[in-house]
Amino acid sequence: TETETRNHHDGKQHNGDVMAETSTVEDVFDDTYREKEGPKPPRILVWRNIILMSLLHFGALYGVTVIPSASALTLAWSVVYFLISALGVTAGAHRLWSHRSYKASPPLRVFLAIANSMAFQNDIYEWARDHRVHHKYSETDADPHNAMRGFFFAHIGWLLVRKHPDVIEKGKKLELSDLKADKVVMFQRRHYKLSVLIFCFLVPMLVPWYFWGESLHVGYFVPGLLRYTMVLNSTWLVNSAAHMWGNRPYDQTINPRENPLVAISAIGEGFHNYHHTFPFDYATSEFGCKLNLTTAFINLMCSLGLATDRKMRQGSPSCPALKAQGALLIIAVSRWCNT
Ligand code: ST9
Ligand code: ZN
Ligand code: ZN
Repeated sequence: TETETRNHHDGKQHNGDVMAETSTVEDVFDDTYREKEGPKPPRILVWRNIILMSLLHFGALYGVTVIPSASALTLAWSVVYFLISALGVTAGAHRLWSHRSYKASPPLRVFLAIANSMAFQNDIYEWARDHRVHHKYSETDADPHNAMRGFFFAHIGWLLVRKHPDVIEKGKKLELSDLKADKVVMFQRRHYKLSVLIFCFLVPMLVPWYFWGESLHVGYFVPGLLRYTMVLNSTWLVNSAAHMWGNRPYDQTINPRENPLVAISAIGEGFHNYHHTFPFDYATSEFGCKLNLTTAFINLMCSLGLATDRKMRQGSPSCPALKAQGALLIIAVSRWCNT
């Protein structure tokens, strides 16, 4: 089969990493697709989403005004919670489940699924399905957040209207058996609402209240709503800003661009011209760990034996210092636990 031929070209390295040339999942641009002729289908607003998203953003703005009354521990907790939820999207839904750019052991997959529920961006299955159609039909009617429809649509507008029928039509034809076979993905999907209630809203609010006496009010608005809204907007900037502003060193003919500012806020996901050209690369970047906390995290997981088979292009920079850094981190943590 095609996959076998592709794997044949991939050279497996002694350390379990894979020098890849192509993808093994359906995330490769399909240039045979043509948008349907004639008038576009009407735009149907989904008022429930418009109202909820407005409330969320007002809540987050109010959360900004609450920051001065939050304790230092609560602020640190908010940052940590931001980073873990972000990893649930970048290392989890994106690099592992949408692109299969490395392999993760069951404990790591459980951690990433929980982190993914903290980020409340639809369940992993739905996220990965939408993301594969995004790569395969990028900047067309079949792209869920088609950036040709402007910044607002690519950023948030696509979540406020019914999908273009071609997104659903093409999405239904995608090969998703790897996701259906993943018990962690299917478990998260079955219990998605409850997991979001717990991990996106209750845990961030209750931990500061229970452990260091923070008020529930601050817990709800700062690590809760404000942190959630910041993860959402950092993610959406990849679809909007990184499809509009930046250089295109790898493929001039596509819209996605290299945007270092987005890379910072999206913990490594802003090198989007590279990523759409080489979607199988686990670093989603040509620069290894630079501005890329997610790559550093996956490398750390590899050095702990929890991840393997990172796919990368021949000659892409590795992070040789990382094994040493991982070991130092473990020593530091164990010392700290002993004091
Ligand atoms: C959110 C997602 O925010 C963000 C994703 C961003 C992606 C970013 C990618 C960038 C790269 C990675 C960078 C990461 C950086 C992270 C940085 C972190 C710091 N194929 O959906 P429905 C079927 S979510 C096949 O209702 P409507 C579907 O199964 C935020 N089938 O469509 C169903 O069939 P059936 C929170 C598909 O009615 C039927 O179609 N969540 C596909 O048009 C209807 O599905 C929200 O706000 C497909 N692709 O409604 C909720 N799609 O009935 C958002 C659909 O048989 N969602 N189907 O089961 C909704 O409310 C709705 O989906 C809608 C569209 C209103 C938007
Ligand atoms: Zn991608
Ligand atoms: Zn994109």
